[in-house]
Amino acid sequence: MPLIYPFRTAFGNDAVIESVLVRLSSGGKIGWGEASPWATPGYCAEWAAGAFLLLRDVLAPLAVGKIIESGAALQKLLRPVKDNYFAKAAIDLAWWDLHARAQNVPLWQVLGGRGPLASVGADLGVMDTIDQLLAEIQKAFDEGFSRVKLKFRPGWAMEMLQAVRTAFPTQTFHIDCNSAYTLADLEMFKKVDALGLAMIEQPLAHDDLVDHARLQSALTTPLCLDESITTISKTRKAIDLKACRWVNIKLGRTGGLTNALAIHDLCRDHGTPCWVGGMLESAIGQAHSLALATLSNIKYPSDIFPTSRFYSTDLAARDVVMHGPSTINAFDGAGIGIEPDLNRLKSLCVQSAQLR
Ligand code: OSB
Ligand code: MG
Repeated sequence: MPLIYPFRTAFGNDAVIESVLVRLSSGGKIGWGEASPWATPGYCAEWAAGAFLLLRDVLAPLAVGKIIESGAALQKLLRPVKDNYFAKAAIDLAWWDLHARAQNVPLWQVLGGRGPLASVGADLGVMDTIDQLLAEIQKAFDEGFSRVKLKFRPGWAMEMLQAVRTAFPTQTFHIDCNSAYTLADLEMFKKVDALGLAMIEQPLAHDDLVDHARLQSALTTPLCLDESITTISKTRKAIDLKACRWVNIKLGRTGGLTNALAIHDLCRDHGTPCWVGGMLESAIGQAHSLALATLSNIKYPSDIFPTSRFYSTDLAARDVVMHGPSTINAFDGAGIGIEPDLNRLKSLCVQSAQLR
């Protein structure tokens, strides 16, 4: 899916999003899932073309033709494959959509959500100039967004952040470092600490917990883990080590809703609040994220955006739109409530496969 403008982060500058969609059918019903690990392994070790091949040749053959009573039963079928969370998520999410459609109930309700409304924030990538960023932040707050997330990377760091804090002394901000730093940057993080941010997202390596615990103990600003939270067991270890005070849950990164729900509940039981992250999925993937964002331990505005922010045309038949200031409603209707527009999907599709 071509973006309206490139998305610039600590791991790259991307102009298109490569994504894998899974359509699962059973008993006359269908379900859709999406995995968006992007074109190259810059955010994590997975990438879309690899996820596609793994789904086609390994994961889908493990599931096709089986009676699957629960998300846990599906994850058990996929267990012979190590890691590869995004690829597994695409099937898992399709299963949950199908499961909810079979009951004719919206997915957020099947998950036990508070109601259809999700709280969402604004997110701004690296820009050409600080003035341009300040203008975009003003626009986001004028539109009613309750928090702004800023991408933070070497070259777009303290100078940018200090200018933002001077211009907006009291608003809610956090930074997302996408694992660009190490403990050698402790002095810089102490300066960040003085700026009263809501949190610092994934400052250190994507697979680390121990150094995050050290950094957290040296700072008053809460850390939030994104990349590091791939499994239930790693989440338990992060909580044990006090490596973070917030957890960003992404459906792709955790292998789908089955594990995301378990991570949500584990964090809730340990008093660690969560929010929902995203990978610039189409409205299909974002619809699953919206359902997750209605749960009780989601306590910070999520990274779920209206379609028009990044895409001129989504591949889904309906766009994600704002409900009110900083809020988006989960789609009504059974399951995730939307489907791809098959013509648009066909026009964007580079590879497809069918297993029966
Ligand atoms: O680290 O949260 C991230 C997008 C793609 C890959 C990784 C990340 C992101 C975002 C999403 O920050 C921002 C948004 O959805 O508004
Ligand atoms: Mg992040």
